[in-house]
Amino acid sequence: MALTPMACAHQAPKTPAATPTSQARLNPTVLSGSGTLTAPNPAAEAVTYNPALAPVDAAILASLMPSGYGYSHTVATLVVAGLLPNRGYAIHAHAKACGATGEAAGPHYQNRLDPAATPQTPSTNPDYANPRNEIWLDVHTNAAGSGTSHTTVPFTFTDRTPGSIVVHEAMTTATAPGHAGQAGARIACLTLSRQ
Ligand SMILES: [Cu+2]
Repeated sequence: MALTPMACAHQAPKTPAATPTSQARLNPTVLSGSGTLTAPNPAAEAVTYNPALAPVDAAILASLMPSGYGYSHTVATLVVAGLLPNRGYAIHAHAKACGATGEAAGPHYQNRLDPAATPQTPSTNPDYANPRNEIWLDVHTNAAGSGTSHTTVPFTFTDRTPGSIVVHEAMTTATAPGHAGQAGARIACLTLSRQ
């Protein structure tokens, strides 16, 4: 086993340094993704798992940008086209990128992680599974199948970022204790990238 030398011989005396909150402000994280839905494949940025509800060739675009004084907030914007007309779709930012199945995207991205959540039992505690600690972009399409949604959340990304935007089968996201954040099967997914 290799030894890792401790490179601290010349370390300055320990004085409490200022919290480097300014780093996030100087180097804000911007995430975005866009594409038209295709069957899952490793090269696809936008995929459908249920073409009856999220048709092939439907378009989805999302951006998540810091905003507000000192970049204290994040504004997320979603645009969809080519979905079913006059229908609600529950949509959220999830922790991981899209994959071969809807489960690949992992749980909802949370700013403050629910300590009770596990891979088998995702957070359903409204103290954590809510649209201020997560990014909910539920949309309602018009007669042409297009729609937009926006949300502003009181946090930015530092060590972690969302990996995807997931479209669910349910028309709205549940909020009751024990069900908060639930929205049924995952029907489409858009992978997000850092800009
Ligand atoms: Cu979700």
